Amino acid sequence: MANVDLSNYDSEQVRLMKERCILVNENDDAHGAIDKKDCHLMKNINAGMLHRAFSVFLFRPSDGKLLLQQRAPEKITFPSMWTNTCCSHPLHGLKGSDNEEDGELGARRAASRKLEHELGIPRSKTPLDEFQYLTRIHYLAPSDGLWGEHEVDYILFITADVEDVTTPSENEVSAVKYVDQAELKAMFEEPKNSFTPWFKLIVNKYLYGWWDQLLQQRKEGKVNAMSLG
Ligand code: DMA
Ligand code: MN
Repeated sequence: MANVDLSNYDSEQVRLMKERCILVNENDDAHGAIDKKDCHLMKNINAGMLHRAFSVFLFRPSDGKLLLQQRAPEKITFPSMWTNTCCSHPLHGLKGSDNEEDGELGARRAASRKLEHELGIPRSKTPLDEFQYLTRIHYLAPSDGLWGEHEVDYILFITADVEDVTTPSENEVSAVKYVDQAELKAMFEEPKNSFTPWFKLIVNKYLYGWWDQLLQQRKEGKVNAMSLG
């Protein structure tokens, strides 16, 4: 489709630009597939192209801290920025029990797949029914002049003990860090840190309220019984 020169980017990240993302309308109705490259070009985004995504927030059971990642400098969009545990896209065309096209279930499958790919967390540590679906967010954010995001983003929480099995992939993630609420607020006040636009949006609008509920339920011994209706 679009003729964009990718030769100066990391070859693995370029290869992943051939993944087939799911095109949706503003109601999140799916209407076909498109290369990851094409749906992240500002030219297409400005023409209204919208795709489906997910954002996972993983919490440590022992203390309720949130696992953050810093995106690798090799990432084509939003390189080197701090963000939530893992983000990516449910893909079109995966078969059978890997099918990621079924809205919320598809987002859970994609989340488990990418937690393994980006952070080395075995899929057995993130069973699909342990993800808690919070809401969907429609947002648009430019990265640079060429690239950006325009997504319906499924927000998923999971509480899982993965510290000993987390092994970040080099060209995906350059650092990981567990933070409590005060530590996250302090990171936001440090001018040298930059954050992805979707993470900023979720932090500013929703995260602390949801996180408080999670901590409250943890106190009551109901770690995986969150209802956020
Ligand atoms: C895309 O994340 C999804 C959101 C919610 C921005 P990403 O750029 O990390 O995707 P990928 O890991 O597939 O490159
Ligand atoms: Mn995207």
